[in-house]
Amino acid sequence: MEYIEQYQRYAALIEATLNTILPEGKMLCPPEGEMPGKLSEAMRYSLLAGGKRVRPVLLLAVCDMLKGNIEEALVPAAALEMIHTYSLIHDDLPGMDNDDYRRGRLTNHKVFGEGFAILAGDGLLNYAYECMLSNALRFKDHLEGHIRAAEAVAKRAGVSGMIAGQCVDLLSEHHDPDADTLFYIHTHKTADLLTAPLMAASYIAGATEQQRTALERFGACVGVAFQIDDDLLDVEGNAGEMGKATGMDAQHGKMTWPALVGIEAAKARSNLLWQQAKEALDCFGEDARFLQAFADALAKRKK
Ligand code: GRG
Repeated sequence: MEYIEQYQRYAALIEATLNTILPEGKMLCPPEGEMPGKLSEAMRYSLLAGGKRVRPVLLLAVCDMLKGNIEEALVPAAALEMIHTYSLIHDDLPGMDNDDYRRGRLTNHKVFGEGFAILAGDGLLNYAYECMLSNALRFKDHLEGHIRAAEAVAKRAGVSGMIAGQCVDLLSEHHDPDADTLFYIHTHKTADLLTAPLMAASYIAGATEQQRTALERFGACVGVAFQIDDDLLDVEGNAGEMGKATGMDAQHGKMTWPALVGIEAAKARSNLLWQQAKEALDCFGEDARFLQAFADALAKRKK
């Protein structure tokens, strides 16, 4: 199957799973075990607003590559997108980046107010783990793999992962950029949540240690390259195409790779990392065709 066709197949599976596990709620005080209508509306507003679905696609693609059962991976993939969306909603809040547009529409707090945007983010984060644990109990034959997958996601999304990266990012605003701090921010703020689906899939599908190490290296390179490109797009990208404002990093005094080394050197660094990401897949041979094409496509992204 062609790369684009395959990507669309994964994205359609993710869209369907998200719609099933997070249905529209209508009631102010719902029956036991359901969520209030307004909360599901705010969660669905950002979750179903498009987005490239990079993280869940990675999870399904690696599960397929390792000949795992994709049925078992659908909910963990959707959970990764919920965690990612929570991080975007909170990142856009006035207390963080204070952005008005995301995924081509007004940010969550602009539509629902700050209180609901915080709750929508909290809701997506908690519901992601609730869904992953229920899924683990559903596929009892692979219970340990599912628990290890949930742990891998929690570690990379949590206080020594994405939140740690965001924390150092905030603390570094208006400071002179330095390479070590930038590497820490990029590795944790961005790369950890791109490595999380790779690790989760490796546990669900039963990868060997050698395969897991290769995937971790792939994720680390993809993640840092992805963030450097994000910083470059903030300088050179088209706001309309990206569905969010550009020039925000300079406005917030953010520490970025272009600010440290300049545009051309940042591009060279990103190209090298994309190359290294692809080399990390050598041990999978032809089976890594989709991941190789995925790296090529992401390296050229305009949004
Ligand atoms: C805990 C209060 C609180 C806030 C958490 C952790 C956090 C805030 C934010 C995460 C930091 C963040 C947004 C990192 C940027 C990563 C990044 C490049 C996101 C954009 O991802 P894409 O391009 O977006 O995949 P789409 O919209 O396509 O899904």
